[in-house]
Amino acid sequence: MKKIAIVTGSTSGIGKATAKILAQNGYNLIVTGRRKERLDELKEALGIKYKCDVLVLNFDIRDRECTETAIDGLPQQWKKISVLVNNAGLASGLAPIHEGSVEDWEQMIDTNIKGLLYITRKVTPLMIEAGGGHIVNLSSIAAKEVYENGNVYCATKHAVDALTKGMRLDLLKHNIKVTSISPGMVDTEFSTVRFKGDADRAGKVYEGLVPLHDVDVADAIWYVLSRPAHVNINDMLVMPVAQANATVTLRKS
Ligand code: 8X3
Repeated sequence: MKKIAIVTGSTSGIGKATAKILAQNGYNLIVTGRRKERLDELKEALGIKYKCDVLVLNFDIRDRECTETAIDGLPQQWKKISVLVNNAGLASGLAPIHEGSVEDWEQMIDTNIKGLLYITRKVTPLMIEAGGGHIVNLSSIAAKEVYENGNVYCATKHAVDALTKGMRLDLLKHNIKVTSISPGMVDTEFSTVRFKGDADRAGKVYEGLVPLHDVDVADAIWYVLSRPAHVNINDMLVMPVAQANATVTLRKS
């Protein structure tokens, strides 16, 4: 029987690429996100290409009740979850603390921290019941360093790192591995979302260098998931070669 993985924020970018690599490697998938059409398309594509079963859960992870209802309502055959990839997250805005939008802050805190907690709280007991599992939290270079104007986004990713460590301690006796993957620049919808659709500004982030692509991060996720049972990768920092740290890059003009 195929193992089951749940990937949050599967509608695009790293989440979608992760769902694909897991399907390719023999998992059945629960894909979650806000854009139902995209999830339905992914379900069809993965089903045809990899002959896997895909369950679509269409909800906004910021909505605690919807998140809880979605997991509570899982059909029995979907409850034995082996892998949870906490991918849903975003950056919204890039502004100094005295000028930042409180709405942006709330959206990041509600998604990156509270949403991650809501779903983890519901899925972890299922893993415990099943005798083990693996949680992969999508963190960031912004969890390791704080950069100018990154304030709240960096704080949410620092929280993800702290939660990863906390989960690892609490779940040790339940045979649940917990890993954080911390990418640097990845060319996904990330910057377009951060700059609210301003494609020019988003494009400049990656100008003159080769950033990571969603598949590079999905590949790293698959690496940690495919280690032997006795091995856990606690934290993996993955950067483009052209990015030395959160702020220093090498760009060709
Ligand atoms: C994404 C990387 O450098 O924009 O988390 O914070 S960065």
